[in-house]
Amino acid sequence: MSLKVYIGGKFVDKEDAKISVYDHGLLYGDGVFEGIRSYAGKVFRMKEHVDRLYESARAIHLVIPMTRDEMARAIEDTLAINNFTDAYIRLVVTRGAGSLGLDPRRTTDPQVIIITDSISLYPEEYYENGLAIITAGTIRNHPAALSPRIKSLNYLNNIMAKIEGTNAGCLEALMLNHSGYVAECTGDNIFIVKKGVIHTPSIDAGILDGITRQAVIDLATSLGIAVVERTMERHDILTADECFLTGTAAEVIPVTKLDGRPIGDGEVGPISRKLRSAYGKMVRGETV
Ligand code: PXG
Repeated sequence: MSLKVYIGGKFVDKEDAKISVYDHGLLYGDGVFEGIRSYAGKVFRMKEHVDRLYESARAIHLVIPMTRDEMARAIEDTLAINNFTDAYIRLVVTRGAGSLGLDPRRTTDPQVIIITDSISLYPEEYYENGLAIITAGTIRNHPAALSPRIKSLNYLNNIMAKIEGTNAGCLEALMLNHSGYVAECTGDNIFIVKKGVIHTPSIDAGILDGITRQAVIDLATSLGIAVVERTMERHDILTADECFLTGTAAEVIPVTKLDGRPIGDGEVGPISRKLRSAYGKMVRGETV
């Protein structure tokens, strides 16, 4: 049986789930999205993801034509109709079809799309040995140009950095901000461990306010590990004891090399390991 996609308020076979070539989501990247997971039939941090979607939409002056409760119900219904328990959920809201030209007032009918599918993860060996990453030459969008807090359909900034990473044989790339400070990776937030304390760039570095990032900050705090949100330099990563990334898809993944240089002793550190395990237990509903 074909996967069903929610589009235009209906469930449609994957092959028939289509939008207009005049949709400003396609023409201009004018729209917003979310990437969410469900574990054992429960959507992880549903409220946080739905709230972030509506905030992203608000920030680009896009009115989503359904309430947050209706959106949450549509997500649950899409999972149910596809018999998914552990899934990747992609919410997309486009500006809708209109005439050619940037003006959003030329559009009608924002399109709400919900795709549920199986999740593709980093291979297990990277959790065991850690990722090697590089620093991209592409800086993160200046917050006054397009705020990185908006999960918009225009992800070219991150894609450019991702290409630099893959060209260098790396699955992720570090992005600095317009002031040269550490921002985040192309689809993950970044943390370091130094002398038993966790450090991560503050939101005002110009980063996505990651939902996994906040969950890991809360988890570390509950485990008695101090977390500091601050301005960070690349120097801080190069001289860290440990480094790890957080994201919906990756969960918590260690980084053991930056720009060809080992971080700490080049092995996955104990705090990264502990948080990965505790996070895995939390999302899968076991006690930490
Ligand atoms: N930074 C950026 C730039 C991201 O895009 C994160 C950090 C981590 O945020 P969360 O809230 O997931 O902890 C992201 C997340 C996809 C996809 O399909 C992308 C993300 C998440 C899920 C799926 O490309 N990016």
